[in-house]
Amino acid sequence: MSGIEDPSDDLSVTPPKRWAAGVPAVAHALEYSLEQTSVRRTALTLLNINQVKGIDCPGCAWPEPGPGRRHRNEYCENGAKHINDEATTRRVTADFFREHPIAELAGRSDYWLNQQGRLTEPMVKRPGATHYEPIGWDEALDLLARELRDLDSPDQALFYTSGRLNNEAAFLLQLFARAFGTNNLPDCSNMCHESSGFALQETLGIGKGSVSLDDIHHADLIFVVGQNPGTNHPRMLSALEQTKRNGGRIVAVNPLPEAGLIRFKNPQKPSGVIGRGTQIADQFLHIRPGGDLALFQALNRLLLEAEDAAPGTVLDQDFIDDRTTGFADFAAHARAVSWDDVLTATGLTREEIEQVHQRVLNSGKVIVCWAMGLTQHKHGVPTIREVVNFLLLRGNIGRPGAGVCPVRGHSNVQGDRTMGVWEQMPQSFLDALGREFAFTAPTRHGLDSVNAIRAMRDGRARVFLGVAGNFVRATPDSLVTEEAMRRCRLTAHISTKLNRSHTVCGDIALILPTLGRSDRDVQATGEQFVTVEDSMSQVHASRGRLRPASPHLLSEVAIISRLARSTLGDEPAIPWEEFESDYGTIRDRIARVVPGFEDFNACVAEPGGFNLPNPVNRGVFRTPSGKAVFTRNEFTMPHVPAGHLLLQTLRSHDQWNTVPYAMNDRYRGIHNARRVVLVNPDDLTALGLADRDQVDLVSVWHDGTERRAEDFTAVAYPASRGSAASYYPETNVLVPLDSVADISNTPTSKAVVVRLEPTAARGADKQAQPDQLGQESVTAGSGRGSWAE
Ligand SMILES: Nc1nc2c(c(=O)[nH]1)N[C@H]1C(S)=C(S)[C@@H](COP(=O)(O)OP(=O)(O)OC[C@H]3O[C@@H](n4cnc5c(=O)[nH]c(N)nc54)[C@H](O)[C@@H]3O)O[C@H]1N2
Ligand SMILES: Nc1nc2c(c(=O)[nH]1)N[C@H]1C(S)=C(S)[C@@H](COP(=O)(O)OP(=O)(O)OC[C@H]3O[C@@H](n4cnc5c(=O)[nH]c(N)nc54)[C@H](O)[C@@H]3O)O[C@H]1N2
Ligand code: SF4
Ligand SMILES: [Mo]
Repeated sequence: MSGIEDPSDDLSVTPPKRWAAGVPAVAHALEYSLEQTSVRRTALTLLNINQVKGIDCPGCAWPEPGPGRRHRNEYCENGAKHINDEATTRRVTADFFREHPIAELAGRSDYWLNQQGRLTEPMVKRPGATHYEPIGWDEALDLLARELRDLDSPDQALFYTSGRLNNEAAFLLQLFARAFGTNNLPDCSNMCHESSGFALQETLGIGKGSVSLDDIHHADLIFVVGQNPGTNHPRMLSALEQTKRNGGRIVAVNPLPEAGLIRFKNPQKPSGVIGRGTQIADQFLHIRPGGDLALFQALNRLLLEAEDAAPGTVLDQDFIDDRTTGFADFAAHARAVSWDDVLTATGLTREEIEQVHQRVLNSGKVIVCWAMGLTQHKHGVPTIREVVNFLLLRGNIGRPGAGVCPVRGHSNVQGDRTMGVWEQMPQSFLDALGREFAFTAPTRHGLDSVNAIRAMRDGRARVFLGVAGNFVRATPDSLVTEEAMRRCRLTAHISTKLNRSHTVCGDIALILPTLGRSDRDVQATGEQFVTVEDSMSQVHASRGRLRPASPHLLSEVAIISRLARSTLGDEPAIPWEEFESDYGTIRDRIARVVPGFEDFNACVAEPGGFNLPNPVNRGVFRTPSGKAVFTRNEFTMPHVPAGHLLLQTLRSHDQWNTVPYAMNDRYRGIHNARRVVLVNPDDLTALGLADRDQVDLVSVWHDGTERRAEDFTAVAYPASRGSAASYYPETNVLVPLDSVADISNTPTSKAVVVRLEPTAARGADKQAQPDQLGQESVTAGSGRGSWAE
């Protein structure tokens, strides 16, 4: 039995921090690392993380500087925590599963499950069984293969993956799914940057960011919108510090005054250790959630008016004329945006917005960075399209120091998409894949994450294979999703660590344990490396250095190759055995299928790897017109009835997505508890509540259904008026499955209409009024936008 206990809430609150990183960050990283593993393994991981011949940090997708410009410690507190969480010396063995029935594991916290350590051997739960039991690799993969072959249609299978997977395994996973006959490749991107992908593809012709680290360093003005870099992309603060040193300015837009946006103490520099640190944001816009589309539309209106006042001085007319389409329609619409609506939607003052406008006028090179604060809203796609409009107006696309910067989450989430992990890959990719491997890839679009849940719920999907993620915790509507998973014939997970998805089982369930990024990977032809692509399209190698957590582990490449052989039989055109024994042969095939990867093996052998150039930076827009596209976007606000708040579900400082590493959120001053809801003190008063009241969060949806998360502590916090914030995944139970972003189908994790019900009053009759509730959209100009105040 382990000595780890399920954590109990023992909340203490201190004032939110005004600065991020510094010495405490180093201390916290080491403390967690040494709790998990030995001094030797900690040293080995930290010496190798993000170094040229080392291990790519399994944390976020923020890029490293070029080979000669890296710091000896090119990692942050959270990177150190992630890698040592993987390098832990704790182990989950067959004995563990004998001792703990699955029903008991299902009642454990996400924290407790992760703290048990690395998975060590394949396990199976057979139909009707109460426990997992050991199973050999061959038997496990044969069992999975048999269930796949027995399906009535390949479309009854789902192959989920997170962006933790490396390129080689990702390429094989999608090849296997398509050779098997389905495009059902839901992934974490569906819940993450999907809105960015759709908006950028439509407007610029490629769904990726256009800037490099150098651009960040040399921009005149950077917007950091809907993002908490101090916690989620900590090394981004070093880059922004450099921007500041070069004279650039930063505007942060957020409903929460996040510590990292205010001041940064660089732990890698003496000045960061003893000094006051660098002020990051020159201006902070305390926006209401969902107000960003209105903000950018107002900025666009101001630019158009400034050009009217001084023709030829504000807009980049040559760029607009030569390189774009749709300007006239966009401009007519933007000129008509009403200030009343903008101020209601944003909660900002006109003076604040005009001050930002002045900064824009004074800046030749502008970059907009964003993350989940924009993508996980009903109007995430139009918001990002409006950001593109804003940049196009002054030609801030495709030249140095300017451009779009969607900051990606998982370390290889961008690479997985490049490798074809997407349920809607374009026909050109499917054709190239089919040509290379002599089969016809299915053309019908597959299921994304939300549609995969619907398919399991309705009995249309029967076998679920999850790779490198935690599907039931990452997805919305937890109770619905868990019920859907339990309806499956078979659920299987290729994982490094125990998580809740392993405890929510189909008739049959498999745990297939695998090597982590930090583990040494030796195959028949010798030691292997894998590759990843960061948020700025740099592709490079990653080599594990540690002795694997158990002798029974297989690499992801090996598991997928063996499963494919077992399912499809030996096929001369797809040499699975060769792929498993020499990953270089996978890269040779990627080189022939994926544009930009010609000479892959040679290019990736270069120190630091190679960059996939974004065509936008050569003035090439792969849109149907061959030009960048101005769009016309209606701005809509979620309708929040009186007495309700708009809840965003976000990350604490001490978690990696669905996995809490500790119960603290240091920068926000929250200690020893996660079931808290942060609310503006004036909103608390208006709702008749007081700081530290115990409340249930009740989400209301326009079909009248209610969802409840119980026993939260309300904490008075400088959140913007009408909003609330609480941690994911505890609050995923509140996000209705049908509450999704237009076009991208991304769950609206940052916009859940809730009321706070005193826990003591639970059960009292508080029926929702169906006609008042939910996310019906309110169009600008209609004057119907109402906020809970
Ligand atoms: N330590 C750590 N690092 C991580 C992760 C992790 O879990 N832990 N996860 C990784 C992954 S997969 C991802 S996708 C990224 C996520 O990185 P972030 O997007 O930074 O993550 P969130 O915690 O979801 O924070 C969203 C931010 O947007 C703000 N926000 C919410 N709604 C709005 C809005 O309407 N407008 C504006 N302007 N702001 C808004 C919130 O206040 C918050 O600051 O981080 C990656 N890095
Ligand atoms: N309410 C709400 N929901 C959200 C979000 C939100 O902001 N709010 N954010 C969404 C976003 S942005 C994302 S990206 C998703 C994240 O969703 P996922 O990516 O599915 O979740 P993770 O928590 O990253 O997955 C953790 C598990 O991955 C496995 N793992 C870790 N490393 C490896 C490895 O190297 N190989 C293998 N095979 N397995 C490994 C471990 O077993 C671990 O338990 O959640 C989404 N869900
Ligand atoms: S910023 Fe991201 S990639 Fe860099 S060390 Fe931190 S977690 Fe890892
Ligand atoms: Mo993400």
